[in-house]
Amino acid sequence: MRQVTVTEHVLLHQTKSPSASGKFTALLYDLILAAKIIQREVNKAGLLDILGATGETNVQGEQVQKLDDFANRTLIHRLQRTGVLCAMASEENADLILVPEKFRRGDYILIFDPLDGSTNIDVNINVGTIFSILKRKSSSEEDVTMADVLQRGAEQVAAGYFLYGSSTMLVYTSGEGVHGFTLDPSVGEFLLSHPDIRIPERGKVYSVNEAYYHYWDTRTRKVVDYFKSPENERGAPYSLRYVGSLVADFHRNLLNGGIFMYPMDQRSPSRPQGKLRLMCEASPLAFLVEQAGGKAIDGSRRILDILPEHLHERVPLFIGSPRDVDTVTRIYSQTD
Ligand code: AHM
Ligand code: MG
Repeated sequence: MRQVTVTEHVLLHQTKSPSASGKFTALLYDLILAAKIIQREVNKAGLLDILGATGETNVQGEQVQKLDDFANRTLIHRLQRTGVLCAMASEENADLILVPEKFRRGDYILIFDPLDGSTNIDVNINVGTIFSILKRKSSSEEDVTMADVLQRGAEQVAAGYFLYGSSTMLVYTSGEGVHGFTLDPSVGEFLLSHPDIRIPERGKVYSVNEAYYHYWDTRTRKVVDYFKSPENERGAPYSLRYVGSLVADFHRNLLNGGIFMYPMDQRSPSRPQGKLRLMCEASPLAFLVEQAGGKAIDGSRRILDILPEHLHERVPLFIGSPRDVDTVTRIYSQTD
């Protein structure tokens, strides 16, 4: 059987897109290298002194896990040397990370969540790295500014994730469909395993942390009641699946159909917009899901249309099969 590597696949797609350049391939190469290093540590996490927390708190007010910190440092170290980035932004860093002057700088900006699903690290459950690639708008003669970074998700050049699961996968889009690659550890290459992924029109699964039911508003409760009802349009209750790693929950629903929800809740006045971050979690997954025929909204707005006001902005997220997301839109628009 002929096996297509990720580099081969990207090069093939680039010949179709005249605006594409070898820079994107270089960036992807270094991202893949960083992800291979991260997956190596994730795979032997139980054997090393790398489980548990570092004792520090990140910009989100959350405990930094050692593997989270390792993944973050690996990505920054590798990607600042790639020659095509001018800046990076990480879920773990409060400010923009400018590529130091000693390295060659380019026009691209990388935004990432280094290890999504941190609470699952210590218990050997799937985690992942989510990334989003933007192109700066200002001239490369000037220093990159926050205005260059705060772009709508619709302007992403590419986005994807690495899933460190029973096998390690890369799923990405550069606006020409969604393609999945599985790491063959014997040759160290990601090989095309899921070409042109399409999400089913409607799923059988809803994914939400239902323990927050009493913190939700009426609209969200109605949405979840709908998916549980035997009298919904499907004619049967959906199954509930919730790993607690967004990448893993998203990946399952992308392949099998379904909807993932992280609505706003009234737990904490400091985060009325739910938990997930617009730029490093919601937007890249929204780009992927739309490219696969799905939808992503915050309850009323398309995620990709939201202009971020700051780097670590949070947003409610409803993402998945188009008919399931349409149900949320309908219930939200009819309910006060
Ligand atoms: P993280 O990026 O710090 O790991 O936080 C995001 C994670 C998501 O992967 C997951 O969907 C969510 O937090 C789970 O949160 P909760 O425990 O509130 O359901
Ligand atoms: Mg995350």
